[in-house]
Amino acid sequence: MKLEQTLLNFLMRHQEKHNRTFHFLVLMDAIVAAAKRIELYYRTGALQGNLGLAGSTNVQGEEVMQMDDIAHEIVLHYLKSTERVIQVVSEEVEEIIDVNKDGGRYFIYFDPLDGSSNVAHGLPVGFMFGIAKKNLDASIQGPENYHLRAGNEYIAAGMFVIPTGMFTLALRDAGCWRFHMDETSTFVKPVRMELPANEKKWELSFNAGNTDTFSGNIKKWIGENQSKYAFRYLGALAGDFHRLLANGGMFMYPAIVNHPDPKKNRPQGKLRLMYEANVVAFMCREAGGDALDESGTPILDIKPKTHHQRTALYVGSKKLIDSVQKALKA
Ligand code: FDP
Repeated sequence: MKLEQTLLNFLMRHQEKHNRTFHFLVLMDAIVAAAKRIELYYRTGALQGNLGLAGSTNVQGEEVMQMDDIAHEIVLHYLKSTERVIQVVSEEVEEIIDVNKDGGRYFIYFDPLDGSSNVAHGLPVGFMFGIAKKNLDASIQGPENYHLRAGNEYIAAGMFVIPTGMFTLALRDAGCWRFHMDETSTFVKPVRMELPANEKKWELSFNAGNTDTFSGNIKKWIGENQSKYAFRYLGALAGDFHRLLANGGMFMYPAIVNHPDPKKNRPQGKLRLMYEANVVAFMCREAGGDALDESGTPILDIKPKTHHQRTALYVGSKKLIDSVQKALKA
């Protein structure tokens, strides 16, 4: 019988090694509990009718699936129960949600069910989250006490690929780690993720149907580079990025600037900065990679102006990101 190290044991050792408290474990225990419950609902969703449309629209004007509502409620419930969360930003709710403004330590930015086009088919979706911490010295009232934080101030970010039982978590300056759910529904066996140097494995991932709508520079870059790599696209960021972390290459969601219907242009990009782009950029940095927006600015350096802010995203192996950086600036 082979027994593996559990996620919570791994985190406990990490906190001890860095002389930190166990508050973070309480938080992570809640996040894991939420993920397991979402996974359960998702796996049984088609039978219970949870995978259909809820008949409402979210803050981005998109149709809300029943599963999105359910997943949001689940995450909020478990986060509240920790009493350690100050505020949350959820993809599903327009306002910032106050949880424990006086006693909390953490800000959580999450998308409880990312990749909605996969929901109706029961295909992989993501629960993605980023965590920032407030300044615990009450005498200091700096920007770190405010929820609009740049990704390079996150202390951790992670994603569950649901319903596959896979969880990846990056800890600031301590690497990017993948865990598997075992037979007892426990996340176990930390495996350190580092983007492979072997370019033969690298993959490109983007919605190729949008190529004509990208800027001239990016279209040119794609024309010059796409035949060098395999192409994969699932349509759920967590799933696509999960592959990328193991194989290397680049995921991109460029700005849409040449749509035949100009109303459908998205010069700011499509993905949300605080709970999508920052989450994968943070994990990617800890795995040895990089991430940029359309102006070539590192994603993690962007200071958000609003909590649902969108961004274009180029994330992956450094060599490809450097090459795109040159193309963007050409
Ligand atoms: P979705 O709109 O289906 O919820 O921003 C969310 C996201 O999915 C990502 O998970 C995914 O990578 C991307 O958008 C897919 O967008 P396209 O359908 O335009 O390819």
